[in-house]
Amino acid sequence: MTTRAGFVALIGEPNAGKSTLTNRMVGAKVSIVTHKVQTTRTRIRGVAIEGESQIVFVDTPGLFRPRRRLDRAMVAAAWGGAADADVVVLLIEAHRGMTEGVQAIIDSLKERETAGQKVALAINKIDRVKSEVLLQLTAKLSEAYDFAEVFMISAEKGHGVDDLRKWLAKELPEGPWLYPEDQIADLPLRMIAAEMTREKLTLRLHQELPYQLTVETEAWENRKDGSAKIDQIVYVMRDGHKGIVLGNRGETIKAVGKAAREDLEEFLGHRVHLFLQVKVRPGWLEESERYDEMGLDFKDGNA
Ligand SMILES: Nc1nc2c(ncn2[C@@H]2O[C@H](COP(=O)(O)OP(=O)(O)OP(=O)(O)O)[C@@H](O)[C@H]2O)c(=O)[nH]1
Ligand SMILES: [Mg+2]
Repeated sequence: MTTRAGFVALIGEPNAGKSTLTNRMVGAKVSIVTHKVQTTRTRIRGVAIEGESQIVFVDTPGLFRPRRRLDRAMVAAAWGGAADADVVVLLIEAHRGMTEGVQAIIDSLKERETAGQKVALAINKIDRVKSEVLLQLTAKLSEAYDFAEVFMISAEKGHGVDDLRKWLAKELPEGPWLYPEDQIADLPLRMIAAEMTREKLTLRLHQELPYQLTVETEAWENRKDGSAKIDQIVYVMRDGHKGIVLGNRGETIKAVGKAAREDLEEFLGHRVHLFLQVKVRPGWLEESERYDEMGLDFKDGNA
């Protein structure tokens, strides 16, 4: 029996649906998803099995024109994920088509071309457009880049996802599996837990606030009764932000904690006691320790 294994990097503009696709492929929520751009901040590895192949999906932060140190580190992490992968899948949104951002990614792909690395195109969110649009879009994109294969998918509804997974499975190199067969993610649990809380904060908070906070798991205690006590800190940049995150009489942070705890319990399969604390830390975006916690390289954020 010949086994195959390797890495498939999912790249694309923010909001393209990379994390949604990762979760669908894995069959569990390993990467957080919101309707807002720039949700994913680091590379998240999720493992899927198709026949004799173990496919390690590398979900990456969206590619955009970075401004802040954090943005630069995110974009560097995304391109780093692409460079290390056996196969790259560029995800684009069917209803937005060939945007300037997609064009910029294609230009970079051409510059970075790695010998032997295949790049496939996945036109996502096909549930949002009519089929005529897809034909035109496929033609336009195929002209712009020589994709190894083009897939039309809906990561959310599941259309076309099986075909993509089957194709990827046979493109990976022969070799032993990289993870035990029951492992679905390669990411410390503390980080998954922090991400779940950041997802709920991002869903509830408006404008720039989600981009100006970070969440870290401070302590994790597995108790004898099978539950876990998890302490997390939400770092914000200003006093005013702290007030908003807490909400009127602590309502916001309470709701966030409850929603995050529910997701975590589902993921871990046991009870969780989650305690959130909000701290003001004006300079966190310039602290290397924060980047270590996020799984990002601080140096990558240099201009
Ligand atoms: N209609 C529709 N919506 C989708 C589909 N796939 C993803 N979405 C939605 O698109 C939004 C963004 O999805 P994500 O998976 O977070 O996108 P992402 O590419 O990981 O975004 P970043 O992490 O910000 O780069 C969410 O609201 C998803 O529910 C799809 O196939 N159809
Ligand atoms: Mg994402």
